[in-house]
Amino acid sequence: MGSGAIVEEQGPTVSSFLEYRGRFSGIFGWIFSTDHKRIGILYLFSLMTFFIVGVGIGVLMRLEHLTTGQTIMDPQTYNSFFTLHGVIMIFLFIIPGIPAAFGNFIMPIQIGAEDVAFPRINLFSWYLYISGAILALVTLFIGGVADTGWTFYAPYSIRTNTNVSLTLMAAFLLGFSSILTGLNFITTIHRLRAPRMGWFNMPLFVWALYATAWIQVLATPIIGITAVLVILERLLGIGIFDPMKGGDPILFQHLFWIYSHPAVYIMILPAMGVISEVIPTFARRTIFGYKFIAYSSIAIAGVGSLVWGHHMYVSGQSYTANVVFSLLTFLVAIPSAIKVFNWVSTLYKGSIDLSAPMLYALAFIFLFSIGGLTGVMLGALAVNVHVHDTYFVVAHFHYVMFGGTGFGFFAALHYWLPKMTGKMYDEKIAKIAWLLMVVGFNGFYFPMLLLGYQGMPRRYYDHLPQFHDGHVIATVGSWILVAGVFLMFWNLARALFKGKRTSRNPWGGTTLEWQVPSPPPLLNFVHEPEIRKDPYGHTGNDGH
Ligand code: HEM
Ligand SMILES: [Cu+2]
Repeated sequence: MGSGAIVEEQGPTVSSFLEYRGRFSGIFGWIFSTDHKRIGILYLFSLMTFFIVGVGIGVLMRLEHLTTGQTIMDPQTYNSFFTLHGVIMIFLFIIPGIPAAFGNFIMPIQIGAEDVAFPRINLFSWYLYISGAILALVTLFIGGVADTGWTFYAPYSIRTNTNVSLTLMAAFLLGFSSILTGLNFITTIHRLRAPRMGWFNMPLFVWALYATAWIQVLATPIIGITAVLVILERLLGIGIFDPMKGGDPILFQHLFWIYSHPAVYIMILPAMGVISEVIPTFARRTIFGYKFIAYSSIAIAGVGSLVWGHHMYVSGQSYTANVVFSLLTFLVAIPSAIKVFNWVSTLYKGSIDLSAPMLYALAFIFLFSIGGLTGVMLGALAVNVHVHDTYFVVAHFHYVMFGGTGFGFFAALHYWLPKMTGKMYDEKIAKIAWLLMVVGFNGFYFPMLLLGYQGMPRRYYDHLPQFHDGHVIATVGSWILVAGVFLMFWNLARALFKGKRTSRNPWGGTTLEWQVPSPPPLLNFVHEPEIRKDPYGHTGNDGH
C-alpha cells in the first residue's frame, strides 16, 4: 500500500473549484472569491511566503552567532531581526496557520457543509490579514524596525524611537482577522453540520478548531486593546504602562500574556487536530479514546487561559501568585499528555504505513513531547528562575511552535495537498526532506537547551567563548534544517505543476473529505455524504 496510486476517478465528472468560471476569472477569480477552498489556498500561499521570510531572518541571526564578536550585523540590526522574526512567525505564520489554510479548506467538507457560515466575512478576514502583513513589512522601509522583541514589553516599547506603533497596528489588524475566522468557525460548526453529523461524529480536527476558535474570539480582543493603549501612550504620552508617567509596566505584562499564553493554544491545538486525523489513517485503526481527545481540546482551551503568570515569575509578582500559576501550569500539561497517550495507543497493533504525512506526525509527537516536558520544567519556580530569558526558553518554544505546530503544518500539507490539488508529490524526496529536517532541527535547538541551562541569555547578538562550540553546532544544525525545508517546498511545488494525478482517496482516509473528488468541486459534494458513527471506523473498502 502506498502513496501515488493512480486510480482513474469513476462517476460524474464535475469541474473542480480550481476550474470554477464565476463572474471573475484569473487572479480576480481568487481575490474576489468567497469560496472557502479558494480562501484557504489564498491563506496557504500567503502563510508559506511569510514563513520563508521568517526562516531567512532566523538563519541570518544564526549566522551572526557563527563567530564571537560581530559577524554579519550590528547589535541594533540583531534586535530588529529577532523582533521581526518573532512578529512574522507568530502573527503572520503560526496563529493564522492551520485554521486559516486547512481549517478553511477541509473543515466545511469534514462536517458535510458547502461552505462556512459567513463567506464574505471569510474573504474580508483574508483582506485584513494581508493589510496587516503589508503594514508589518512597510516598517522595514520607514523609520527603524521595531527592536523590542515580539513581546513589546513596556516601558522600552513606549520609549524606543523605532517603529513600534505601526508594528502594533499591524498586529491589531491581524488579530481582527483571527477573531473573524474564529467567529466564522464557531457558527459553521454549530449551524452547518450535515443532518446526521452529531458532535461525536465530527472528526477531531473539527473539535480542535472549535476549541481554538473560542480562544481566538475571547482572548484576541485583549491584545488588540493592549496594542492600542501602547500606541496611545506613545502618541499622547498618557501614563498607562510607563512608570515615569505613573504607569505600571507589570500591568502591560499581564495584559500581554493574558492573550499570548492562550495564543500558544491557538497555535498548537489545530496541529494536534491534524495529528488526530493522520495517525488513525496511517495506523489503519480507529482512534483510541475519541471522547477523551475531544474533551481535552476544550480542557486545554479552558485551563490554558489561567496560566499566563508563569511568564512573570521573576517580574516581582507575589509568591502566592507564583505558586498558583505554577500549579495551574502543571495541570494544563495533563490534557496535552492525554492526547499524546491516545495517539501512541492508536499505533499499538496498527498496520503502520510510514508515508510522509505519518512521518511528520510521528516527528510531531517526538518534538512536541520534548517541547511539552521542557514546558513543565519551566513551570517549576526553581528551574524557571534559573533559565528565564535564556536559550532554554528559546529552544523550548521552538520545540513546541516549530517542532509541534510547524511539523503539524507539514503533516497537513503532505496529507491534504493531494486532496486540494488532485496531484501527488514524490514520496522518496519527501522522506529525504523529512530526515534532513528532523536531524537539522535537533542539531539546532537541542544544543540551545544546554546553552540556556548554562546561562546563555536570549536576544544577545554575541556570546562568550564558553558558549562558542554550542553556537557553531546550532548554526550548522539550522543549515541542515533549512535545506530540508526548501527541499520539501521544492518537492511540493513540483507536484503542483508536474505531479501525477491522484485519486479521490490516496491514503484510505475515512473522514468526509476523502469521499469527494480530488480536487473537490465548487459545492464539495457530488453524492450525499455517507456519515459514519465513528469518523475513523475503517471498513476496509475506503476506496483507495
Ligand atoms: C528555520 C527556522 C528558524 C530559525 C533559523 C529560527 C531562529 C531563531 C533565532 C536565532 C532566534 C533569536 C534567539 C535570540 O537571540 O534570542 C529566534 C527567536 C524566535 N523565534 Fe525562531 N527560528 C526559526 C523558526 C521559528 C518558527 C517556526 C517560529 C514560530 C512559529 C519561531 C518563533 C520565534 C520567536 C517568537 C522568537 C523570539 C523572538 C524574540 O525574542 O522576540 N521561529 N528564532
Ligand atoms: Cu505560557
